[in-house]
Amino acid sequence: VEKRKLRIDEAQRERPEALLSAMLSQRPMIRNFGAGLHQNAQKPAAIMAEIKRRSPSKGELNPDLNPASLAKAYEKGGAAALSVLTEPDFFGGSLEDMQAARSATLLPVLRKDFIFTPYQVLESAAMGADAILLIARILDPKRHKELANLASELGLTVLHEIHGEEEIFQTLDAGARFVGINNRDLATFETDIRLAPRMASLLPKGVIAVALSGIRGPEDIAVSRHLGVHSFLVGESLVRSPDPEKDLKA
Ligand code: IGP
Repeated sequence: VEKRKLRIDEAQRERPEALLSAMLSQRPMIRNFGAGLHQNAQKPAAIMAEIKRRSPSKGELNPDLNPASLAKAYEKGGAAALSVLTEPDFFGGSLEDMQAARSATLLPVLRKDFIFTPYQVLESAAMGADAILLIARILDPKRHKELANLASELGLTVLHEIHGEEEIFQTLDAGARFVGINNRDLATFETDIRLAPRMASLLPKGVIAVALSGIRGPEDIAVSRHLGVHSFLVGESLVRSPDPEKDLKA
């Protein structure tokens, strides 16, 4: 975490405020990220399809990954939104990947990164993100709320990530409407797809739960839907797939 903060401070120097505000003024028209997510058993599952080059637990996922063509395949497959890793050190991502994916489609895009600072929120908006991830576990409650407020001032949707029950209050207090429940324990990398439905049942009505991590195919989706979660974020299995469009339609 300290290392990340250092990198971010460096980045802060790279893009001065004046440049950032110039970029903000030329920002592309925002796309509605929340509209595609739902918790309706009658509708087809909503899938946020992720673009991720590698991960700390699995290493390189797809050496030939092309963000623009993968994004197009996701769109053709019926994905509700894109999620693009922009974190460079652990996930091999970049803001360029996010922009390439977004401009290849009409889908809204979530910037997936470790966001700690107001600068990063501004940068996300300036670079064309429609939504950002805020991870409860790595933010203190005050900072969490501050970043969420800034995001909504900028018209960005926030997907709040939680893993433990103790993170629910902080997240709702930050005004969450979309809560991503990470099935993967970031400390052990173990995944349990029953975690998201269990945690979702603790959220107030009207808050939309999204199951994150470890979803490998239609069976996992069926299990989760049976337990009451109808929106999903799928990364690894789509990134590795020879035919992600077909998988999304399955
Ligand atoms: C995707 P999977 O198992 O489908 O590849 O998981 C997603 O949940 C994962 O990329 C993720 C993540 C994060 C990555 C969830 N929360 C926070 C980076 C930071």
